Amino acid sequence: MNRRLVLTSLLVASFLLVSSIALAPYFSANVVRAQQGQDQGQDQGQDQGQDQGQDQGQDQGQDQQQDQQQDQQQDQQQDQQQDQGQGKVKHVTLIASEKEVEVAPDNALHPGGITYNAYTFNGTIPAPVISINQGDTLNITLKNEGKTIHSLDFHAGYGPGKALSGSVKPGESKTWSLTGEFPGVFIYHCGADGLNGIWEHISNGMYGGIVVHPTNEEKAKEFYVVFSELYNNADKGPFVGTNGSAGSFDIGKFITKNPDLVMTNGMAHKYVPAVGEVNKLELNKNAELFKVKPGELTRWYIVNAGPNDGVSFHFISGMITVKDGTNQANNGLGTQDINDETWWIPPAAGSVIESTFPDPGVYVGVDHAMADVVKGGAFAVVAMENSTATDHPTGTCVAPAGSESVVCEEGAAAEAPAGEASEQASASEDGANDNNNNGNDNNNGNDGDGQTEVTQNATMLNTSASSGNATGNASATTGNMTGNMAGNSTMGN
Ligand SMILES: [Cu+2]
Repeated sequence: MNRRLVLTSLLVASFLLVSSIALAPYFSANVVRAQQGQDQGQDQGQDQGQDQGQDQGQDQGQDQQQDQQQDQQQDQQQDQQQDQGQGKVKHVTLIASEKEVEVAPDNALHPGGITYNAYTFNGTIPAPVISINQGDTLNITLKNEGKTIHSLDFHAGYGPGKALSGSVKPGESKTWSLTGEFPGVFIYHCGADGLNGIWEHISNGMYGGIVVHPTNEEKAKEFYVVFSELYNNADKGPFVGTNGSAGSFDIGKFITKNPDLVMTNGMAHKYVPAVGEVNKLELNKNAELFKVKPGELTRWYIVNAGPNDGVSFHFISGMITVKDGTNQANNGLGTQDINDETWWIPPAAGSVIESTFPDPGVYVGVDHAMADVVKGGAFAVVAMENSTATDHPTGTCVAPAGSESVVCEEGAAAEAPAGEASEQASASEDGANDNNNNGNDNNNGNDGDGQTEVTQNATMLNTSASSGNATGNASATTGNMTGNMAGNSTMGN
């Protein structure tokens, strides 16, 4: 037995011990259906038994009254749901496959950039953000176009038959449904083959977010950002990198919780053009930026895919209000924290962060654990008067509350489909995949239109940072980060 097999066996044993229940049977759709059948049978049996007992001991009038009351309550609930526009049925298709993706840009920290043999849903890390309204039913189709067994675990689903797809073999597909009972942002991820290998499949990129908009929601400009770690067996560390070879999952780095990268939406320093005001260190010359209007309410669906470490979420120069869980009436988000500095988001969790950026200038969303900033866990936000409602970085906008579509359709029409996008779109069944595939092209810089836009954005940050109101904020930000980066840079050289 080699070392990797031993480790894998130990992991499997740990999972079974910790869970202490036979999870495996629940991953089979047949068993789930059989269970549902049993439940229904039991319910019917109990109902009939109760009814007969009551008929014998009591008069039938009570039964009829109860039935009428139940009918009335159900009718009222249905009416309320219809009044609130709830209860729509929506559909999304997620395609599992294995694919090489770019996970770090070419910079001094990662000479030549870094590519990785990822596992993906719809071709990107992260998978697309799915958006429904509270009360909606979401039909999910998982198509496995990969070479290994994949599956899905939706944390927005309540009950095994709703949360879990069960194992889907290569070439096969499966469709099931969940209902958005509770509002918030939830992670969804691959569960591999009944948890066997789940650690590798999540580490390799199989995760995304699902937003369940509450019945009562204040209008805001919304964004989707997923933090995650990457454990790469080809990465020799900062300032060395991979010498151009695409790496794969490193179980040694995984077990010791030593990720090479902390990514935002699938790439380290994806949205950070540079740090340093006096001594500038360029990090991503293709960085897109998040743009907001000064004073407007913004809502950030921050998902931490982990798989091992939490995110100390903070906006440099900002304040955050955290909405998590639900309120007592279950028609709005619960409020956890108002105008505070940093919020801990554990692995496999999403938090709804609301923030208003008061003045024009540069703000930075970070995982404030500083090692994670060096590894890539940060994104620049520019507050500027000429920001529009639809100027999101590619793949970060969320279909708003009440939307018919489960994915944001912003910008989809404006982009001419590249050859690769057309091919992938033809394999998909709905707009979700088309939209996401376009995003993927932009991520990898293959799409000419995307590159032009990115360059303009990066230039804007430099202009903003050296002008008027923005200077103070930008200085404070970059001043702090320069020391850390410069120190590492010197050690590395
Ligand atoms: Cu998988």
